[in-house]
Amino acid sequence: MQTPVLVVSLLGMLLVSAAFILVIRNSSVRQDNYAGIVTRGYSVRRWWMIALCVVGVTVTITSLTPFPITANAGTPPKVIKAVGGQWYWKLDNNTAMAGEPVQFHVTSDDVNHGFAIYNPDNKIIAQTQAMPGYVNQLNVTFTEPGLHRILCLEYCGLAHHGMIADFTVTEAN
Ligand SMILES: [Cu+2]
Repeated sequence: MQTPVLVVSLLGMLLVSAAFILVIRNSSVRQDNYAGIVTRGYSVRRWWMIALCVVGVTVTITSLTPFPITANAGTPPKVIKAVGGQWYWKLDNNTAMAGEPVQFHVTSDDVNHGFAIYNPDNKIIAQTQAMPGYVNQLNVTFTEPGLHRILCLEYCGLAHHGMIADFTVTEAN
């Protein structure tokens, strides 16, 4: 593998050098009409800049969406403490009701883990980091009842794949 890489690198360097030599040999200094070229260049650059700004601002404004986390007006959320570790999840409660606001307080016993909640269709509906020494709050209001699962999204060692916890969401009253 070393030799082909070396050959390809040398060929690439030769190609670049050849391009440099070609440009230098063909660059006779032409002062004629230089001012006109400069003026036209600045004009093109100015309109290009204006066009880019218009496009940038338009794309930014049209793609703005409201911040997704809504404040819990009224009933305070149900707090569930979740702790990740090599290689387990500890939850002080593993049930919630659909429609009920839940706030997970997520931390870690050892290294960083990724706390991800999967719905019954195995799609991620919420995730945050589980970090030692920090408590991250994750607001979730489950919409569908059924067996959810919590998996680790941050590779954390040999049995990382085994960090799975069940979480049951019951029907709304
Ligand atoms: Cu992990």
